[in-house]
Amino acid sequence: NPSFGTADLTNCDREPIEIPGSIQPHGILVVLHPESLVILQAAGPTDVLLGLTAEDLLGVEFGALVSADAIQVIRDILTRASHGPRSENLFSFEVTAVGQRFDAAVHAGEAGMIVEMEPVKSAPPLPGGPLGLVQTMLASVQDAGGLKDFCQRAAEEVQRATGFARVMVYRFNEDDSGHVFAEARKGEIGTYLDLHFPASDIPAQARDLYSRNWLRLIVDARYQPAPLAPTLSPLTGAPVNLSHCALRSVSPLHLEYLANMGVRASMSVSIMRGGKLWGLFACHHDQPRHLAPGLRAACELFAQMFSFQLEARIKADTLEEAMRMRDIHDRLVAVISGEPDIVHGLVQHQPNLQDYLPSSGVALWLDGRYSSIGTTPDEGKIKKLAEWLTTSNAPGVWATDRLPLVWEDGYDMAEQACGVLVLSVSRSPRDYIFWFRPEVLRTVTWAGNPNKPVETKPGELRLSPRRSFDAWVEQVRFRAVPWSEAEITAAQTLRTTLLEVVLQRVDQVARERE
Ligand code: BLA
Repeated sequence: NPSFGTADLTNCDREPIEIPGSIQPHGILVVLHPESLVILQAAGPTDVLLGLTAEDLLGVEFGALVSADAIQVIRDILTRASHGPRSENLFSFEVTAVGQRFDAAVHAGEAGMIVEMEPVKSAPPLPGGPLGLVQTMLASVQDAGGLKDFCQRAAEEVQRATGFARVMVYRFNEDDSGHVFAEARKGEIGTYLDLHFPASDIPAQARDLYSRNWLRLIVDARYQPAPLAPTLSPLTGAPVNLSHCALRSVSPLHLEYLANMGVRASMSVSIMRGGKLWGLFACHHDQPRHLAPGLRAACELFAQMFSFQLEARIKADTLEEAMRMRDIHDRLVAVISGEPDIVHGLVQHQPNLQDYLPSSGVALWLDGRYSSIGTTPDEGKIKKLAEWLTTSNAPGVWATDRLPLVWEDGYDMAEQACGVLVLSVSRSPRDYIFWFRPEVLRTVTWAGNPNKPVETKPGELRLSPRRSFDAWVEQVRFRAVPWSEAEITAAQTLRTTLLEVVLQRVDQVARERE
């Protein structure tokens, strides 16, 4: 694996981002011996903030710098940490030697007790404190209409609370790519709403870390990393794991990405669903931006409460969608029951088959008659597809989101039909209804594809949404937006209904002949 900071575009998913060996310089970090609380390692602008270089600090007992109360808190955390793998805590204390107040976070790890310290700035106090803020934020998302509105309001609340210029709800897709699902902005900054981003923009090890650690803040993407001295832990001989540290230095590749996006400060807060990373509140600013630990804790708590409510919101949305399809189903049945010509009933009336399942076009073959609505491949091509399905004994309902990749002749119709959902209506060959979806590249807007040129000279921008786009195009060629479980179930329901109607008609015709 590449060591931290040496990864390139080919192996950045293996960059060990938990052990960067350095921190962001808006605070200082010391690693203490778990018993003596002697400083074993230090990083950050200690000279500015404590009047001592990192080297001066090594070997000093932490108790000599801070009050007895602060030491007691650290000892308490240490005791609790012995019951579990880690513990962290946020508290404010004064370094008596310099008369400066710090917000501190403490983590127990193999390398010792990690203490992160950020100087307390005279920021306007939060009215009602962090908890009051979270309550206000929650109250505003509480009565949201649906999932989208829920996320939109949350983005607005996070924007208001943090002052970031652009706050997005970035939502992961099934394949780990993602899109901006909701967005709140302030000022001139441009929009990313609805843009899609490839999975590689947030590599696997980063997604994994973000599912364990709720929040990260990059105060200034142009910072100079402050190295830990010494680099390796005197206790373990290994690099110190900084996964839970707020000051953890960030992958240089990601910093390059931010710079190329014109983003100076970035914060992201995880959104979890059932133990899995569902999305992120992704926040951007075009100037450096620091948030006090108390405000960050409030954002973290808000994201946690938001995550708890997410499942119910998604369920409600799914239910609503199922009810919508049920309703169209019932109306379709009503139409075709009263209409002697089933084909006409399915296609000409409102709602029709295309309203039933989101698609760019529908084609059907019933009783040897062909009909279509929307954009579909031409009749001859569909005939070939039907023949292939018949000879390959496709089940009653069959779906693919990548037709050309499963059927060679599909390349001929890739423009209209990379996604196909088909149901057979009878045993007789070629009685089929097809729904089509085009190639995904034609339906969604990939970030980096916006028409303005970002790259001034070829090769100048190595890492940017635009470059990711080029790589991504290769991966999503000939793929359509996948058919959801609910859509496939809906097709099955319709098939059962149609079979009944068709059989009834056959009986009726038979009776009329008698
Ligand atoms: C991390 N990439 C991230 C993070 C985000 C994104 C949100 C988390 C860190 C943060 O909060 O800034 C991506 N940010 C986005 C996206 C949007 C956004 C998609 O606002 C959309 C609106 N990134 C690449 C490529 C590589 C890469 C090609 O594009 C590797 C070759 C790496 N991204 C990368 C790495 C991290 C990262 C390594 C982890 C950074 C860290 O936590 O150390």
